[in-house]
Amino acid sequence: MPYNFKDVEESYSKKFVEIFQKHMLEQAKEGKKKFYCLEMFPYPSGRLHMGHVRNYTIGDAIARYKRLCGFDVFYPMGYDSFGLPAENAAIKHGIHPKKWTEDCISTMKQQQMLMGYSYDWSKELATHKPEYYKWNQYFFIKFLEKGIAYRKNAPANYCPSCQTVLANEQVENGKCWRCHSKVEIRQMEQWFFKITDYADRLLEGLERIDWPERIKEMQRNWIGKSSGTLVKFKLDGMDKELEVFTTRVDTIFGVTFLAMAPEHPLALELARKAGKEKEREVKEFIDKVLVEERFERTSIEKSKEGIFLDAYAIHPFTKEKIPIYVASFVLPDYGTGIVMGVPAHDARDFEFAKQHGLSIKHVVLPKDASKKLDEAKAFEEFGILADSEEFSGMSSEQAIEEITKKLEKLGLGKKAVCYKLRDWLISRQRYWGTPIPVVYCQKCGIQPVSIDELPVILPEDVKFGRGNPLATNESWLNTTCPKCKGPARRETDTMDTFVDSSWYFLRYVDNKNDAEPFDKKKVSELLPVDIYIGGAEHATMHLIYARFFTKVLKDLGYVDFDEPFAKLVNQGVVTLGGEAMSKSKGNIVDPLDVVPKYGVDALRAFILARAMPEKDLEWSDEGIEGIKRALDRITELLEFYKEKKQTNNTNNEKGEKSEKSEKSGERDEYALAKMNWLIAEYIEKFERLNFPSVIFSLFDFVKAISKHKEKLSLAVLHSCLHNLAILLNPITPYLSEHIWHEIGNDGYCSLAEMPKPNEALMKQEFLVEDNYIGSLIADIQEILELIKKKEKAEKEQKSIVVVIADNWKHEVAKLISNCKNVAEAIERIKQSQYANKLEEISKAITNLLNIKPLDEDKEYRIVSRNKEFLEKEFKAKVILLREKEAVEYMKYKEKAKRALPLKPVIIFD
Ligand code: ANZ
Ligand code: ZN
Repeated sequence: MPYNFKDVEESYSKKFVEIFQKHMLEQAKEGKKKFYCLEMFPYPSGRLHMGHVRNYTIGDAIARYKRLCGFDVFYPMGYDSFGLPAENAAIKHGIHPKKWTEDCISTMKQQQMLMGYSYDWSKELATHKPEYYKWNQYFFIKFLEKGIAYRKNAPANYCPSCQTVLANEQVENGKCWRCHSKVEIRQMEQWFFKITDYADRLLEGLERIDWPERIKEMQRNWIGKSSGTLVKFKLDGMDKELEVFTTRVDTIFGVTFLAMAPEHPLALELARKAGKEKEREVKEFIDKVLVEERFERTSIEKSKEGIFLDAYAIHPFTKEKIPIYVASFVLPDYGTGIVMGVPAHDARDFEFAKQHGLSIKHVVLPKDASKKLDEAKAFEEFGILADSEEFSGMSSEQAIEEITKKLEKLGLGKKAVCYKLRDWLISRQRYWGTPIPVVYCQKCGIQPVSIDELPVILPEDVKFGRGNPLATNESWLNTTCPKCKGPARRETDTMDTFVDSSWYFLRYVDNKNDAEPFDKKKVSELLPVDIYIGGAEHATMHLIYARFFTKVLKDLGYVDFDEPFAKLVNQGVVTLGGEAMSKSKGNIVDPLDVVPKYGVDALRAFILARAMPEKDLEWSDEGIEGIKRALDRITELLEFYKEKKQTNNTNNEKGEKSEKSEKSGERDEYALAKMNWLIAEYIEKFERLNFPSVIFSLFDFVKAISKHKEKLSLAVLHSCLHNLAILLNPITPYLSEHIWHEIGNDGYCSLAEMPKPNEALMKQEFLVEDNYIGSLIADIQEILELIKKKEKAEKEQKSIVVVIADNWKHEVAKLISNCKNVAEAIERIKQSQYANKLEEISKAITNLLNIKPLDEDKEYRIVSRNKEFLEKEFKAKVILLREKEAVEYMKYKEKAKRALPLKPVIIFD
């Protein structure tokens, strides 16, 4: 009877929910080592897609494995349930975001339960619930007290289509990350978190965590630490200085202009001085540049745009007059917002100089003097200084040091470090998020809501459409000032949802606490998270914000560690036809279509077997069918065992004192050796998360055991199935529980203990045997192919004759086994008792050198043990002969002599 996965999956999925919840409670008492397994919680879109399934299947496999290995595993799940799509659904379909979100959560949760994930659902959380976001507000107020949260007027990326402000990270090449419409710049009062204060600690912490190097590098680039020099240029005719930030102060004698960001306050001031016309021109330019995006502004093509301000600065060394420009390529919020232009050594400056007719002064020459300078472009490398007063002749490296020193002495410069990282803009002019807990009082200004008034509940009665719905609920909007009790208005901005996901892994630990965000002691017992699994798309934003948040919480005394995720695994994407699955491409395989057809277990095993976690995974129907067949082979083995047991029982009942059932099987030792190798291999590979290899080993074991199942004793069959059930549990939990139950175990396999490999049973000879038979099968297949090709017509093979080499050949192989080369081997043979055999085997010496010799009898026994199996495999009779027997037959004689140790002659007869 075929295994009915549907019934099994249905019955156990409900039990799983129960047992893992209960298990967690019991575990806590036992003082086991804790393990925190975490997956990036999903945005509840309403349907699990393949990416989710891959993410959680990897996580669940690890959680189950660690549990079997005796860890007290903490494995929670929750929902990142604030965010735009819910609000868009409200606008489009008139469903309230709360209802939409909660419906989505409940369907997704059902699907996660069906997938057999072993979450402790009692730890569930959803960030849109007041009992969660209350603590976002609490932390906001704490951050405000410490100056980590602050408000400032800032140009913001504004998406006209989503009608919201976006963080820089949410702008991709000038477009909105969600809807891809062009982003505009607007000035407004906004809330920020001072992440820039943590730039160095965010860099340093990367050295202490086990994350993919690729992700660390992306974070380093994001933080963008740059060491250089600040140089002051006096303004000609004014008592003012302009400061520039440069990484190439060695090029200072090549400066032919200064350029200032249009947003720089001095830009308009200087323009005004130059007259009405200039002021108008510059104003226009500023308005134009403001709506352009960083990426665009700094690109080489755009770099030429700028306006001369009719003003000059004085070179700190040469005292020359240097013209000052406003230029779009200069960003207002990097360095000082002013750059020194060195056209000869910077490509952007070069383009700018050509456009504006500025001179180009070469002051750094190639180190290799024979190299000619290409006058048509900037020479950007380090080199040797020229025309640079006393610094001429120095290398760039040395000149940077020396020039900086001199500037310091003159009081005109100093070493400096700059970061690309900007403060985290957390304000969103959106409804479906955490209300920022401050009020505006006419008397007292900005006032935080008092802690015991929290949470500021998001009002449900609002109008959706355009702008910020929060501004449409007057009764919510009007409140009293916590300080003077006079009338005040609430802040209508809500928080970026990345705030929600910056600490949810802490809340899981203590998700019902209503007195504080979490208990510090409980959290320090479990964190840092031992393994965090999620997509690489979160390399910067979420993973930097969560690290930042944790560092702040440490500084404020809420936690005693500062890196939240000790190890990170980024699973690759799931592709179809080589492209990531996406709705727009229409290449989606829906897990909900796959499950009814192949079962949860097949889907899980396919996902794990198909690719290493961090690699992309190509979907394949044949692939999952192959996995399904391999799982069927396991249930066949189980059915075989059950029948055999049944027969034994009946025999026993009949009173036949069944010696047979007691007797150990002919192949028991082999099976036990295989089983213990499997366990050892499995553990070793699982630790490295090499799931494809783990699953290959499992299936390989099942094949090997099935081959000889008739010759195994009941006890050994039972033991194999028992361990198989445990080893399968992280991968195919339903089949695992089914086997566990069917072979007569109580309780749940999911809570069993990982077997330990028994070295004493891992006999080497069986490993030799497996390799031997494997290559014998391959050889036979190869010859069959050849025959087929030659004879064209299919010819029935009656028998396969296998001839085992004479023992003296084994002896020779042993004799020369440690020779370095053929010449040495020949020499050794010449001096031995086998000198007279040299001619006979001279052609085979290379072969002999490459094997681990056995002896004739052992080799004979290996084949004889596998005779039946080979006959089944090839549907032909197998005749096993020793070389000396075979040469007695005229028709085999010539061929038989060619038999070599471990390389028997194969004759089709
Ligand atoms: C003169 C110079 C000469 C520069 C040269 C480079 C090459 P990183 O490495 O990314 O930190 N820069 C400084 N502030 C800027 C701003 N606000 N907007 C645009 N560009 C700015 O880059 C540092 C270099 O970027 C600085 O060094 C400056 O140009 C430019 F042969 O100064 B350099
Ligand atoms: Zn007030």
